[in-house]
Amino acid sequence: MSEHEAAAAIAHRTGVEAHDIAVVLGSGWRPAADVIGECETEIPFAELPGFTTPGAVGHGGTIRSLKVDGKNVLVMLGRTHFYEGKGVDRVVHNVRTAAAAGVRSVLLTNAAGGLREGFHVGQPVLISDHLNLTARSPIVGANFVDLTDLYSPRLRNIAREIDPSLEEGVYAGLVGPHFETPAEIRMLRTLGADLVGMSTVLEAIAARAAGVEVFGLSLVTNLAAGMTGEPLNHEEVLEAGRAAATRMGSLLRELVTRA
Ligand code: 6GU
Repeated sequence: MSEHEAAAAIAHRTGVEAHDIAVVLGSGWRPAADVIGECETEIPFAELPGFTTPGAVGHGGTIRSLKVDGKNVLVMLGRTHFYEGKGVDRVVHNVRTAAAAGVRSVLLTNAAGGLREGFHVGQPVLISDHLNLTARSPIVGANFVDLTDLYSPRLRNIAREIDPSLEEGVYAGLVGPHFETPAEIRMLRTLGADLVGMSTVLEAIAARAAGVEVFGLSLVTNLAAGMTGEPLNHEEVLEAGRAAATRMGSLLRELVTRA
């Protein structure tokens, strides 16, 4: 599963030799793509080596090439999740392809459950650090990689300049596809998590290992189990994404411009 083949296909299809920055859009973030910039070329995942069409509802499945303020931007709508059972290499193929396509930074977005008192649905939160609770590593067989400051302080500072109201939090990445039990949510809070989700952590590690600067942004789409007395559902997650898409899109556009 060569990311170099995928990158070559992207260069060929887009006519862009090297891209500068990649954005991975999580569940329900599709409407944000149009706000980031006007699509020049769109390629379905199915037409790119190593990419598979995501299974879950609302998870897109295309790569767009755009030009934003002179920068060549790859926007990936949809991602492969570890819970799909296709293995870690498929999950991180997106960021490895982006690295092979020349990007220096990757902006990872996701839908997350909020654990911290005071977080509300529809709130974007900068990822300051993560807990990889998947019991997997995308770089097994490779060398040790330092994860201090995995989530670029430089890009977080730029994001806070753009929107000073942005809070930061620690993202716990679990396998899923089930949501957590209330007891697990209490455990995660004890462990220092502010956000919980089913993506991002493996991609962030693979991106760092590939020498790419990482930025992470969660959209709180629901409060975690046991916090509201209501059950969780995937539709609610997608709806919160749709409602916040314009705000998220303009933040990402500005970040791409200044990154
Ligand atoms: Cl509450 N848990 C997990 N694992 N993923 C989520 C979520 C919760 N809310 C959105 N995505």
